Amino acid sequence: MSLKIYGAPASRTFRSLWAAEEAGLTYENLPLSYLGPEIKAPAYLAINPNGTIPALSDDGFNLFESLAINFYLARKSGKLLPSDARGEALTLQWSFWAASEAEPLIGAWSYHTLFLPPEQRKPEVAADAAAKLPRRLQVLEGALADRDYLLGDEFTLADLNVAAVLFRAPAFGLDAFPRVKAWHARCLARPAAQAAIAMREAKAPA
Ligand SMILES: N[C@@H](CCC(=O)N[C@@H](CS)C(=O)NCC(=O)O)C(=O)O
Repeated sequence: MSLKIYGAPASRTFRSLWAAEEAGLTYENLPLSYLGPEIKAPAYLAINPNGTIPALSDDGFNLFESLAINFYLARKSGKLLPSDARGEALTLQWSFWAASEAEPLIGAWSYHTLFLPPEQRKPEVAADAAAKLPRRLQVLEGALADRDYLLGDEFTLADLNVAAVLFRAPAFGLDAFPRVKAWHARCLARPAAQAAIAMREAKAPA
């Protein structure tokens, strides 16, 4: 199979598995663990020199960065990505926003609240992220004030990339952001998202 997505589903690879499922493309998932050692070996570094997951390879074309992989999958399938300049720019806007504004905060909060062994958690890091996240969530709440999805009436890659980065947002708590809460649940209820979630749960560890 020419299209390969490397990375265990219960990692950031989930984002690209969701996109591949939405795209309806035939692909193979190679569930490499983020713990290594395969992702630090020369064969994998030739695909992703960062030594991280996910990565994509497609008939000799290699790509890293989960959200960029999703743009490739969307463009390749002709789905999810608006073709007009403004729609494409807004999709990039939301994707960069997810990576730069939302991910560091939801990541810090999740790690220092849920994932790290208790003795390694730093409550002050979690508290700092928790204090900063609401301002970002309020931006989303505003964007969704008059629409079901970030770009309008239809689910697009903008929704996928933001909702996937905010996968742990319900655990953080979204009651103060009812539109974000409903939108996130709507996105994650999609059959493609559920298929990727099933892969997360079937294939451990991350
Ligand atoms: N910005 C990258 C982050 C990739 C990343 O850090 N992935 C983690 C797993 S979720 C990883 O591979 N960590 C292993 C390491 O850093 O050695 C993306 O979104 O693809």
